[in-house]
Amino acid sequence: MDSEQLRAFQQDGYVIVRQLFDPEEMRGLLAHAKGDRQLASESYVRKDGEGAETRLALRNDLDDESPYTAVVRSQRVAGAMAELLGDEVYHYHHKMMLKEPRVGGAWEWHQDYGYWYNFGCLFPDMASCLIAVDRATRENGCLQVLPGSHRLGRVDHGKAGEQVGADPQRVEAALARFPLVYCELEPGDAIFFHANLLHRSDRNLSEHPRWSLICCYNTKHNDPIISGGRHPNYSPLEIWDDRRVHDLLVASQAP
Ligand SMILES: O=C(O)CCC(=O)C(=O)O
Repeated sequence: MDSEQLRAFQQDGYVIVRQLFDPEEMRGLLAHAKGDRQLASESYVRKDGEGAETRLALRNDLDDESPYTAVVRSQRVAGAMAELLGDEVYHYHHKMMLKEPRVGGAWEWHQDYGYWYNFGCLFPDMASCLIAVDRATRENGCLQVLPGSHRLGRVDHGKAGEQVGADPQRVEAALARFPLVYCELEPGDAIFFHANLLHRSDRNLSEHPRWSLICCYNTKHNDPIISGGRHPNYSPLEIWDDRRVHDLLVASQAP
């Protein structure tokens, strides 16, 4: 991360890095993910506030060789995350969001720390990196963010359909104070975002899928105060250099 990117992350709570993964690498990840029956069978549905279904597959563990593991362990993502958060980071979990054409439901306004606080994380020193697997546009329900909203601190969260959303009164006040940005991404583009950034996404009403891989990290100094929680406690993350990650992604195929 250069100083401008670090400044953007601190000021806005997010930074977009174009072509963090090149087209050849993304083709490998895409071919693997779309043919991954295990991923499809592990995936589950979360209804949004209006009952539309959005599907995701979440994993707390890393396997040996999958392209998902390569992305999570990559210097490009995990190394950048450590720079943004100012400490060693470890893998908290990762998830594939499967927003299918015409059915992919919305995500309500929320902060990830609105959830993670309840899993014993004392500090909001956590962040995620969303990598666009498919193209993400306004039409297929790309991520929306309120730049600067991470400075609100943690907002209370409550039930919104089967999801958990931020306090609507606070969200309304935030909407009046911060600009709303639609994060349109090409495959391989990535957005790093702070755990307190307010974000949401619309339903996918288009003909195009919108899959994305979201890798979530916690910092070493923020090891959850409870163990056996929803996501893992600290353990060192082995980081892979770009060449190794590149070779593995490019060689990936449908499993
Ligand atoms: O990718 C999306 O549509 C939203 C995902 C999201 O809000 C999250 O995983 O916290």
